[in-house]
This record gives sequence, C-alpha cells and structure tokens, in this order.
Amino acid sequence: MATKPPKGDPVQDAPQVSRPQHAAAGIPAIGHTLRVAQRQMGVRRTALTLLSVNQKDGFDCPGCAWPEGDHRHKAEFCENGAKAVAEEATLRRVTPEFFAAHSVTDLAGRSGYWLGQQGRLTHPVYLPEGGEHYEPVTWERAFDIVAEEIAALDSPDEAVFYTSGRTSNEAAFLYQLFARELGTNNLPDCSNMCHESSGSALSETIGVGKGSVLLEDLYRSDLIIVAGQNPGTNHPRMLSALEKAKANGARIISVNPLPEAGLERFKNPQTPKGLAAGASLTDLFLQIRLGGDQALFRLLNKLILQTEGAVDEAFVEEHTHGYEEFAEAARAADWDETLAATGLTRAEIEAALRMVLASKRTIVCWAMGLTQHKHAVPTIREVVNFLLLRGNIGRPGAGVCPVRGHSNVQGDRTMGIFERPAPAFLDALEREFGFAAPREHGYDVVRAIRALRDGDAKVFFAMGGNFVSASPDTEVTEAAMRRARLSVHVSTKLNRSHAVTGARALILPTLGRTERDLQGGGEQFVTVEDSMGMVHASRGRLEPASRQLLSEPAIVCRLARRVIGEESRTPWEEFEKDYATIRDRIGRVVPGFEDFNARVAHPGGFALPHAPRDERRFPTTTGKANFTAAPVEFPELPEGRLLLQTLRSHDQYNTTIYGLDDRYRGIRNGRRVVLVNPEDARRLDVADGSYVDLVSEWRDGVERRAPGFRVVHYPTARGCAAAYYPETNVLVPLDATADTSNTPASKSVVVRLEQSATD
Ligand SMILES: Nc1nc2c(c(=O)[nH]1)N[C@H]1C(S)=C(S)[C@@H](COP(=O)(O)OP(=O)(O)OC[C@H]3O[C@@H](n4cnc5c(=O)[nH]c(N)nc54)[C@H](O)[C@@H]3O)O[C@H]1N2
Ligand SMILES: Nc1nc2c(c(=O)[nH]1)N[C@H]1C(S)=C(S)[C@@H](COP(=O)(O)OP(=O)(O)OC[C@H]3O[C@@H](n4cnc5c(=O)[nH]c(N)nc54)[C@H](O)[C@@H]3O)O[C@H]1N2
Ligand SMILES: [Mo]
Repeated sequence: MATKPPKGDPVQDAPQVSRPQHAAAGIPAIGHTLRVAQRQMGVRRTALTLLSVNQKDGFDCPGCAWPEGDHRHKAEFCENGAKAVAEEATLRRVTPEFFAAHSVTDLAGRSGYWLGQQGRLTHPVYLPEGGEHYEPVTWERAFDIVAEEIAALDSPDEAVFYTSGRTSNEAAFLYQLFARELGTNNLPDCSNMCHESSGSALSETIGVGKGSVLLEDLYRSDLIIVAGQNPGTNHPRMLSALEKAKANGARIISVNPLPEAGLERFKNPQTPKGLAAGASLTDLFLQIRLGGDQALFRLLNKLILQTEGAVDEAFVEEHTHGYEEFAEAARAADWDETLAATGLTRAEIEAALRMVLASKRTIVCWAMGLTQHKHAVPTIREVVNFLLLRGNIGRPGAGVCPVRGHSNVQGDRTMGIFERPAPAFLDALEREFGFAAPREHGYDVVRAIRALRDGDAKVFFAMGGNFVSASPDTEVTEAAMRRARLSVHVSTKLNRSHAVTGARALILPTLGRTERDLQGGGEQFVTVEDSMGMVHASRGRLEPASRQLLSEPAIVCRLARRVIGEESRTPWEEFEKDYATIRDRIGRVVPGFEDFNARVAHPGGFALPHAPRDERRFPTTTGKANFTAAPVEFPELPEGRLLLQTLRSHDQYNTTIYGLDDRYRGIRNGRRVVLVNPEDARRLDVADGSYVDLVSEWRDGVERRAPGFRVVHYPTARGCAAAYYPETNVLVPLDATADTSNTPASKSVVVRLEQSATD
C-alpha cells in the first residue's frame, strides 16, 4: 500500500514534537538553508547557485510564484527557495546503473522522500511491458514508442497530456500546440488541483481569472486580509512584502484555523530592522473553522450594507451587475449560523468589521485554504462581493490576490494549458498555425483519472509533476494509472509516478531552471509569468546534470515531429533551435504578448494587461463586475468526527520531501502526524503521542484509511485536524471535489480516528 513507509526503506518516520514557534524566517532559517543546500551541492556550488536566483540575468526561482521586487537584494532567495534550488542543483545522480540495481517493484516500495533523495535523472529510460527494470533507451527509440502507442489509439482523445507548473511559457505553448495538432484538448494540469477555484470564481465575476494587484499595491494598501494561506512556509518572500506594507501603515488580518508562525511574527533576515525587531505581522487573527470563510465574508458583507456610507455607491452603480440580488442574500446572513460555521466570536467579527470600515484600500490574499473545498468557488465569489462593495477592485492599493503555487503555473495557463480553452484562443492558434483545433473540452485531472480507470484513456504523458502522488484517492489513481498502455514522464527527479506506471513506461530526463540551455541557435533563455502577471526571462547558469538531457521545448519539438510528422506545418525544428521564434508566435497568438522578444529583453520583464486592474473594465458576460448570491455553505461534521485538512510541512515542495521536519510547527523527524485540538482530543479520547489510523468517511461507503499517525495536541480550530499531503491523499475521495472548478476538496475530509493496531 502506498501509505506506509516500507520496511526496507531506511527513512524512519518517528516524529518528535516540541512547542510550535511563533516567528518565521529569521537567522536560523538562513543557517538551515545553507546546511540543506550544501548537503546537496557542496559549498562552492551553493554559493554560486544561490547568488543567481531571481537576479535580473539569472534564473527564476523554481520555488513559488511570488513576484520579485524591483530592488533585488544580492540574496533574493528565501529558505524554501534555496531548498527548491538545492533539490534541482544536487550533485547526486540517478543513472542507468541505479535502475539496474533497483527494480520498479523495489522503487514502488520506497517512500517519496527516499526516491527524491536519489538525485537527478541522467538518461532516458524505458520499462518494457512485463519488465522489472527500467533500461536505457535512445531518445529516438523513446519517441518511436510514444508514436507507436499514439498511433494505436482509436482517437487522440484517448491520450492525456498533463502539465505541472514549472514548465516555461515556451515549452507550455509548444506542448499545447502539439496536443491540439494531434487533435485533443486533454490538457489537465496541476492548477486543476490548486487555484482552479480562483480562476473559475474570478473569470465569472471580474472577467479575468487572475489576481488584480501588483506588488506596489500591497505597499499602498491599508488593509491586507490573508485567508487560507501559510506564507511563512510556502511564499516566504511574501513576508517581506507584508512587512513593508505594515511599515507603510497597512494592517493585517489573518484568517486561518492554524496560528501559522510566519503570520504571527517575522524576522526578516534581509533587513537589519527585521533582524533586530522581529515584527509582529498580524493585527487580528481569526481562527476560523475549516470551510467557514464564505459564511464569514457573507456576514461582513451584511454588516457593511448596514453601515451608513460604507458602500461605494458610485462604483457599484457604474461598474457592477447583480447588486440587488446579492444584497438581498447578504441581508439574510445570520449571526448564529456564522458563529457556528466559523467558530469565531461576535467580538472578533466586529473587530474585523471595524478594520474593514477604516480601510480605503483593501486587498484579500488567499491560497489553498480557500480553493480546496466543496464550496470553494462561491467562497471566492463572496470575497469578490466583499471587495466590490467598497470599490476595492481596480484602485491602487486594493484588489484580489490569489497567491499562486508553482513558479509558472499562471504562465502555463496563459499559454493555453487548459482543458477548456476559450474559442478565441483556438481561433488565434488556427490562424497562426493553419490547422483545425479540437473544440470539445478535454479532461481535467479528476476526469483524466476516471478516464484511465474506465479504460477511456490509454496514453498518459506528463510534462513534469508527480501525478499519482499529487492526485486524490491514491489507491484509485494508482490502479487507474496501472491500466494505461503507456505512461511517460518528462522529469528532473525520481518520484512515485515513475514506479506506478502503465504497461510500458518512459522517463525522459530534462533540464531544470538552473541549467544552461544550449541549442543549435546558441544559448537559450525561457520566460515565466509570476502570480501578479509579470513576465520575465529565466536563464540557467549551471552545467546540465548530464549530457543526455534535453530541454522541455526540445522534447516537445522532437515528439511532435515524430508523432505528427509531415502533417504538421509547424516549424518544430526551427523552434527547437531558437526559442525567440517560439516567442514570436506567442506574441501573435496570446493577447498581451505583442512584441514579446523586445519587451522581455527589458530587465525585470513586463506586466501583462489586466482590464479590471488597469481600467476598471470587466470583460464578463454582462460587461460589468458581477455580484453573486450563492447560498451559504459550510462542511457538516457528524458527531465524533473531525474535519481534516491536508497541507504542507515546512520541509516539502508538494510531493517532493526535503526533510522530515516542520520546524515552525515544532515537529521533527517524522511526517505521519495528525494535529488535533486538545479539547477535541479529550472528547475523542486520543492522547498526545498515541497512534491512530485516519479513516475517511464518504458517501460511497468505501473505507479509505491512512494508518499509523501520531496524535499531536495542537492549537488548531475546534473540530478541525491537519495532516500532511501527500501521505493523506489516500483519504481524499476522487468524487469529493469543488463545485464548478472540480478541484479536489483536500481541505475538508471528514475523518474518524481509530486507535492503531500495534504491530
Ligand atoms: N516551500 C514550499 N513552497 C510552496 C509549496 C510547497 O509545497 N513548499 N507549494 C506551492 C504550491 S503548488 C502552492 S499551491 C502553494 C500552497 O500554499 P498554501 O495554500 O499556503 O499551502 P498549504 O500548506 O496547503 O496551506 C494552506 C493554509 O490554509 C489554511 N487553511 C486550510 N483550510 C482553511 C480554511 O478552510 N479556511 C482558512 N481561512 N484557512 C484554511 C491552512 O491552515 C494553511 O495555513 O505554495 C507553493 N509554495
Ligand atoms: N491532498 C492534497 N493534495 C494536493 C494538494 C494539497 O494541498 N493536498 N495540493 C495540490 C496542488 S496545490 C498542486 S500544485 C499539486 C502538485 O502536483 P505536481 O505539480 O504534479 O507535483 P510536484 O510534487 O510539484 O511535482 C514534483 C516533480 O516534478 C518534477 N520536476 C521538478 N522540476 C521540474 C522541471 O523543471 N521540469 C520537469 N519536467 N519536471 C520537473 C520532478 O520530477 C518532481 O519529482 O498537488 C495537489 N495535491
Ligand atoms: Mo499548487
């Protein structure tokens, strides 16, 4: 089973628990960073590499999508960015000899941590049908195998092309072009599991599925609400921005079931002031119950409506639609229901209201705490209602700020990685490349898993990522993947998706961000788009991990030539040689990228247009910003159960585990822990330090169990629990997804705790 570290795995999960910390990113963080980095890269390489992260002529940090400031420090990296870099720039190698020594069965029995620790993939390798070991294969043969299996399909819709969010704009653009020339829109991506709910809610309400603020807006804001996000771990550079905002007078409300260290206090290692003082970031902490946010914002909206002069009537009149219906729904908001849904007190909500009313420029930031619930889309729409009411969109210092995850996940979507592309995008693609693009919607992640499970999809191709570990319902997903005829992974590092495969499997090793990309036309750079719609160049400096590696754009070009061949009029060869020629085409297809090559040459890059932000123009179906009025929902919790959120520790990047510690939360040397409020623990009779199985309860009656979690009494909101992803993905039912966006509801899994059977 996927859920327990196997006996042979030297990684022993033995959690030790101490008190959580109340401050993030101080001096210990830097010392820790260097130690982690040096273990992977050695001292000299560590210094060279970390110095070129996020510099104007360096590479974009593969950590998160938080934007770089204008004034880049010589050390514009954070602890976790450095870990992400070290993971890629490691000197360890996974060679053909490694695969000769370890069978796939052996690999399938290892923990994700162990797999990742083996180092960088160096050669293309192939697992033949019935084979026990991956064997080296030439690139030509690898592409032949993909072509064979695609040719054997009844329809191109039996192939699925997944993308993770590190892929560059250039590679992403080519990849979607290839899939569409082949004839399918089956382009699921990690965004389907991530910010899809934000995209759905924002495109419907403001007409653009992206955030409406730039970094400068944060600095000019007077209230920033951070809801459902843990920046101290997942976007550490955001803490510097919040610190600066505070210095300029902003106040901060954090809304979270957990008291996260970074939001409590922040010791900025990059400013002497921060070093000395250790700023307290949060002015008001609302310890909300999981899934209570829609109710909270709905009630705040009612209270705003009830306050004389609080609504920006001119804005509402001129720029919005649906106000009356929304106001009626908001007026019906109920205190008792809200207090039950949120677990907050009346006084706390009134304190928040005072801060909201005192603010002329409000920003709401959020991440997975809002997007991964059944009612995620109406929750984010309610946030939009909240901002619209006081004219907080399209005004400096105000707006929506969904904080993206993967460093280019936003850019990939802009480049057309989407299973439901806009007709205008396909029209432009057809005009530019002279082919008929498929119009039928493709599979998102959840639908792709069902298609594999049901035999409707037979070839699975992944541009990065770790599909089987990142996806919900691990056992269902793994069984589905094993039914594929062929699974192919373009990867930098070994992961579980290489061990749980289709009948035949390929691993295609690729260059990472940090590495020099030399092609026929000379040294290449690529481009990325950050969370705030800034596009800039990224140029690797290090020698590639192996001479066998191909870049992602080169892999797509060769694949397309082999699979589509003469039928394609696209100049794949030219694209491979010179990425500037790809950017020329992007400039002609994707709005906002006109004159791409010239503009990206500008140091720091350029900002993509955003109609609501730039001109208060809302390109929605009504031509206005839409208020919405969904019924309030919040998760129901049967007696004796807890609501489990699955989240990240401080020592992981999604399914990549850097180490077994979660320093800020006081957890060391183990990941199989479940954080439970002490009151709930008493009620459920689970002692701190005891071991339980987490058993998820879902309406299909199937038992989903994650065995052997150490109980940690922890100050989370009542009725709620937390445990790490991906160990708990086995508990998330495939069908438990957000309405509209179909994002797995990974932050609200109903579980019961059962005393673990002792071995
Ligand atoms: N170092 C590091 N950086 C990363 C990543 C990583 O794994 N490691 N992952 C990247 C990716 S892909 C992403 S998407 C982002 C993820 O960034 P986050 O969204 O910060 O990641 P999570 O760990 O899932 O944390 C969710 C947070 O929301 C809170 N929360 C959960 N449910 C609710 C709720 O119902 N309401 C409210 N108000 N709060 C809630 C949790 O307590 C937690 O603080 O980070 C990116 N950056
Ligand atoms: N239960 C639960 N499940 C979740 C989440 C959750 O909060 N809870 N979060 C969801 C979210 S927000 C996301 S974004 C997904 C993440 O899903 P994915 O993006 O699929 O997963 P990652 O773990 O980020 O992928 C790591 C792998 O990417 C490869 N890789 C790294 N860099 C590169 C590169 O430059 N090029 C290529 N080709 N490959 C590279 C490496 O081989 C590495 O093993 O997981 C989702 N799953
Ligand atoms: Mo994500």
